[in-house]
Amino acid sequence: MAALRSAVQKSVARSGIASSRRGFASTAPALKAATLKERLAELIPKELENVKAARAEHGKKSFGPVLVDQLYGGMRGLPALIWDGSVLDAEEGIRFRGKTIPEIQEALPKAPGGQEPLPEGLFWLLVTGEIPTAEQVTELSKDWAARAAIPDFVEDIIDRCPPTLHPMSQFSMAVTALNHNSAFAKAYQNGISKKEYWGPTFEDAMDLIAKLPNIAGRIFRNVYGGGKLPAIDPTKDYSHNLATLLGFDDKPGFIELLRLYITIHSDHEGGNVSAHTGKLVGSALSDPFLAFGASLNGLAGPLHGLANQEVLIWLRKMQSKIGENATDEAVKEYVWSTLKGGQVVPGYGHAVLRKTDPRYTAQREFALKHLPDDPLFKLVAQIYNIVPGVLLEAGKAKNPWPNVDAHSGVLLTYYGMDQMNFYTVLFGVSRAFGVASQLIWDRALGAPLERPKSYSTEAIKKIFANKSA
Ligand code: CMX
Repeated sequence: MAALRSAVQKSVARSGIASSRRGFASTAPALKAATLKERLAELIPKELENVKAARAEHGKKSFGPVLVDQLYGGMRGLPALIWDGSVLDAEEGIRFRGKTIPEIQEALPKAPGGQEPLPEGLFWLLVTGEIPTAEQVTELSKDWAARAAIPDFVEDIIDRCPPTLHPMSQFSMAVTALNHNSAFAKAYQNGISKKEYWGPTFEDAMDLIAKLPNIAGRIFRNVYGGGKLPAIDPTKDYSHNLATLLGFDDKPGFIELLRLYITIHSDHEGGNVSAHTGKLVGSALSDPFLAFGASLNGLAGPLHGLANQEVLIWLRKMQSKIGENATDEAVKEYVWSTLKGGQVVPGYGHAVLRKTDPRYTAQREFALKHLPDDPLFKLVAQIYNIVPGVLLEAGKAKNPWPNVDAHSGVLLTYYGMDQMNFYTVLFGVSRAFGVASQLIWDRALGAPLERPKSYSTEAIKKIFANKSA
């Protein structure tokens, strides 16, 4: 299977898909389009032609054999989905519409005085394949601020949750309940034509992203305290408002961190659990709130987004067991004890990546700039020098290197957010950007209902009984 994966990756690399800077057939900059929706309306007919041409030219070509092991092995490496916002290369990491993380850090508009990219710009890029102007990004900030209020009954749902209910469960419930006001669900009931699906999907996608700070802020304050939720400020960007609602806007570094955090956590191609779940559920024409609510339930798993919480819990346990400023030898022994206890080392390994996750590197660079002497950051750096060797020696993990979740909690803790159970909610806010942008395109391009074929083990045995390969 590894050979197949590598063959497919090489052929993808040769074709330039992973590193393509093209994204769309046409990426001519939007000169006049003031709003994202206007620009999208211009792009959709061209992209429909682009997809038609790709299917006409390549539709009947084989994308490599499928091994029975892939059916049993979580479909690793199986080419099975179209996802336009980003492509993940096993060695290089993620590219958003063809651009690496350092490239988007350079190219996307920043807040006045800020150095990190504004996630509004990343969303524009994911949706259109184009780098927006500062004005376009400001318009998007204002649009999201105007859409940010959540219905009273959703506030009630959150307020009625016991503080012991995990924040991700509260988050998923609240997002699912937003379906009450879905423009798509309403339009569908009113008999909207297929060709028009993307319009109300776009409105729902924008509402979804816009309302997440109010949901996240309310959950945070209900569970951990912090008083009444302040109002959204329409003159501030999305991350600034999120920081305000969480009660951390007195720390400029935290606001900058959120801008970087949301940008790098937004999208990681289509096959990961949260992205694929959103696409799958959306393929039944469930509206973006239902689809993304389902994504969140997948993100809440410890092998996926919950790993950012697990990393901090693991680090704290390590510190209480072997003390702070422990020697490399003591840390190594602790890592081995984790493995021998039949547990995974959280924040390490990946289903696709085979090198250090560039999202980890971006966060490490942020730490070097803003918190170089922080003891917990130093521990994370120390672990980086130890865990890969242990995982390699243990001999099971295909990728011994750290992923995005190995670093994020340390940065949040530095700014005072040590409520580890909340960390995955921030991942969820970010992941909405990727899932929502793909949902818009899926409806614009008429993506069909997903329905892959499954087999029983009995059927596999019969089918392959007399076949040697
Ligand atoms: N610690 C211990 N064992 C690990 C490991 C780790 N960090 N990473 C992989 N392994 C083990 C697997 O559990 C598997 O063991 P079994 O054969 O006993 O089942 C074996 O190595 C082979 O796994 P793999 O093919 O290398 O990895 P998978 O594609 O199956 O899983 C992932 C990928 C991320 C779930 C896994 O590396 C892991 O559990 N990591 C720790 C949890 C984590 O950090 N998740 C976050 C990923 C990023 C994200 O989605 O947010």
